[in-house]
Amino acid sequence: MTETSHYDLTIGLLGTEVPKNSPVIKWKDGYTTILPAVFDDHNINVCAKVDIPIITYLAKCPVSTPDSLYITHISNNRVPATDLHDLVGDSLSQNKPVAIRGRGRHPVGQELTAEFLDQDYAISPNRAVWVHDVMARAIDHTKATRPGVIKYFIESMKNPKTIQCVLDIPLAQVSLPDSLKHVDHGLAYGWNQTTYDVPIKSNVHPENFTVKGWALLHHAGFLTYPHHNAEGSLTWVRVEVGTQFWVVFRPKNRYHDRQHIQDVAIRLRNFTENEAWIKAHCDAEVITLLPGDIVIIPPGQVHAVYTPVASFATGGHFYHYACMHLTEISRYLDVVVGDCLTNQTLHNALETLRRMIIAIPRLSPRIPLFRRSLLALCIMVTQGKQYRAKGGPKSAVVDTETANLSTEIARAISGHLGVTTRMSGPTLLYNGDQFDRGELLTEKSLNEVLTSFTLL
Ligand SMILES: O=C(O)CCC(=O)C(=O)O
Repeated sequence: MTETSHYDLTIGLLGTEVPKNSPVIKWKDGYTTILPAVFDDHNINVCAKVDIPIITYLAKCPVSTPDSLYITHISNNRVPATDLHDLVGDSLSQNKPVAIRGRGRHPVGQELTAEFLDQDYAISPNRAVWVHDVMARAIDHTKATRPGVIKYFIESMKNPKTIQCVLDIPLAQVSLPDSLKHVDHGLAYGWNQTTYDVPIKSNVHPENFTVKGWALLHHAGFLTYPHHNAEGSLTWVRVEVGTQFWVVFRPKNRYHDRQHIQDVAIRLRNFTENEAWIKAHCDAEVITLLPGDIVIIPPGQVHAVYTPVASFATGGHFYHYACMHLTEISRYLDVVVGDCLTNQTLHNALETLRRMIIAIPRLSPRIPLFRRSLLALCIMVTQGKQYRAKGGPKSAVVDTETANLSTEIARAISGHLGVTTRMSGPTLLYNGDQFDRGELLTEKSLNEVLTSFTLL
């Protein structure tokens, strides 16, 4: 393949996977891709009004390079696993996504077939899934999904008349790559290391675990609109086959202003109505993911994803101690605005967050805890019921066996962090740069208030 054809992602698609007359666009890093085209009965491209203007804007955004101040770029084979955890955690806690360049696990040009997904990922060709359909979304964006079956979805990749994707293929056996597996603090510490103090007794929502591994499957030309992910979780994604452009947004300034941060998320959700405002108030960078590349985004990160060729990716959600201030903002937004800002409805966070607090008295001294982030975790635990996402079930915030102990520990820590009857946790937290994790807390200072929780 020549250097030029490598950058031409339209090759082989026109007339086979997408209409022959699909428009094309050039991205800043030199890639040429198709723009989506799905024609209605009057031969009008239904993507012309919303999808194409958004993609046109995305394609003009700066490419994220290793010298970006806002995104950390890592070449996987250059950093030992022990350092990788620290490097990644440090970046994410400062609200900076991480892009890790890796090596694809499949031969170059691997075709996406039902057999391949079955053999390599145990996805049955007969599996039923919810399919996002571009034509359905153009008619009514609140009714974008319809039921489908994997083998027919794969077959229709070769139908130039449809553009579809499946955003929710639970694949619990998928996990973070070995070199990153401890970055999931909710699982590694919250769930694993609290069963002595609080044995699991109640019926915990299975989403606490099923969200840890999933897959995404796309036809060529699918755009996922700007959104942030539900429940304040972090998200990692690795492209296995194909290519994706992940575009991450941030406010240009006013990081102290929660209302402004909220406005940014709301306006981005409705790009076409707010294009001028978004250009004036937001910056964005494009991360191009090829097979083997991973992106990890912090909680609340607003992002859009364009998939220009048929693609398959794996990924998952997790929580991290140093990102709790970002988890808090993200969940707060889901309460005040509702989960129309997210692409998936999840209601499982509280139990994991409570267990993360319970793990703190016995936490490894290797895990850095930061003032604002820890305060945010305490608030989400002591005021758990107030973080029920708009439209979420009451069962998401019931008191279980973890409720009492987590509240006691959270109150002890909050007192240590300066919370009093007259100075509430939210008053302290809502002050200052909302993306700042706060200063590093010393183990010694925390030990003073936590020793009583370490008795056997
Ligand atoms: O791959 C896509 O189209 C969207 C995925 C996404 O936004 C996510 O996993 O958060």
